[in-house]
Amino acid sequence: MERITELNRRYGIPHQVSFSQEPNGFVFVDVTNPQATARIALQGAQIIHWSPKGEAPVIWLSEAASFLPGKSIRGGAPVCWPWFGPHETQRDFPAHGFARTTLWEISGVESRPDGTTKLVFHLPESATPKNQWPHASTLESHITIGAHLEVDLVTRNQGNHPLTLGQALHTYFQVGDIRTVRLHGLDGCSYLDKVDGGVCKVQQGAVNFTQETDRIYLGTTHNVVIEDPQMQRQIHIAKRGSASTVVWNPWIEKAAKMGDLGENGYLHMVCVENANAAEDVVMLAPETDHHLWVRYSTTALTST
Ligand code: TA6
Repeated sequence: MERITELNRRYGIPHQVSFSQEPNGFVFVDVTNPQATARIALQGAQIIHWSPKGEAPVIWLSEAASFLPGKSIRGGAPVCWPWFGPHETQRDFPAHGFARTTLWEISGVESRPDGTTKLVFHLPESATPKNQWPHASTLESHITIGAHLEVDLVTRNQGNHPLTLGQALHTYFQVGDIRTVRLHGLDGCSYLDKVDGGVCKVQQGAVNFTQETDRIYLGTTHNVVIEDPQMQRQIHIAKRGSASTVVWNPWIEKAAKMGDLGENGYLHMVCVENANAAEDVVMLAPETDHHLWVRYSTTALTST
């Protein structure tokens, strides 16, 4: 318990930022400010809740999510790094990399003049499995909590050779009913359809959801918008430093097999992930940084 006392002493801000620990050791940081509330797990620096003031949660968390050290959490905004999906050659390496199941450390907290709260987390070098990632690099996540949610994932190549970097902010967004949701901004874009053997197709119009959907839209550096008529809102997803947009809903059968999406959980979530995956992976030169930056915001959907 002294760890939590020390974290609150060093980084806590009364009535704004506080740390807590579950009996199994899981550490959370809770943020409350005039614009929003949020909760972040220290494991993976994973945002698991964000609600702008007076709004329903924007980030979805499974009611059946388990918080077990070293196990991925179902929901929130998992950090997939330093690869996306299965490892290219080592099938026994964890899917989506090791960052999301590793215990990060907090290195800064700031109550900002504009009313937002900024937290900086880093992946400890000592926690990086050298057999999986034998490279000199650092990873930080700069999270700004307010009416908008901003995440800046910063990778630094400290070595003397280029790094191939796959990554994603694998964010689960809360929606009223996936069957009525439409995702705008990908019309005409090419995508790999992982539900159809990975064949390359071209998106026609808005993305809607009538079955398991698992797509990597390539060469998509632009913003997209989730239209949710049931919750009467739009979720705006702005990004920089990401060339792939991954769209995923497991639908009925896959959700049942996965077992941790909760009763009909698939109906209330959609993953829209800002990524660098497949042929969009980043070649990071020595002594350079890469920023994967996103900003989530919401607007009311006026019923037309
Ligand atoms: O981003 C979509 C995806 O790659 C799907 O193929 C599915 O595996 C999903 O991620 C969840 O992966 P996880 O390892 O968190 O169960």
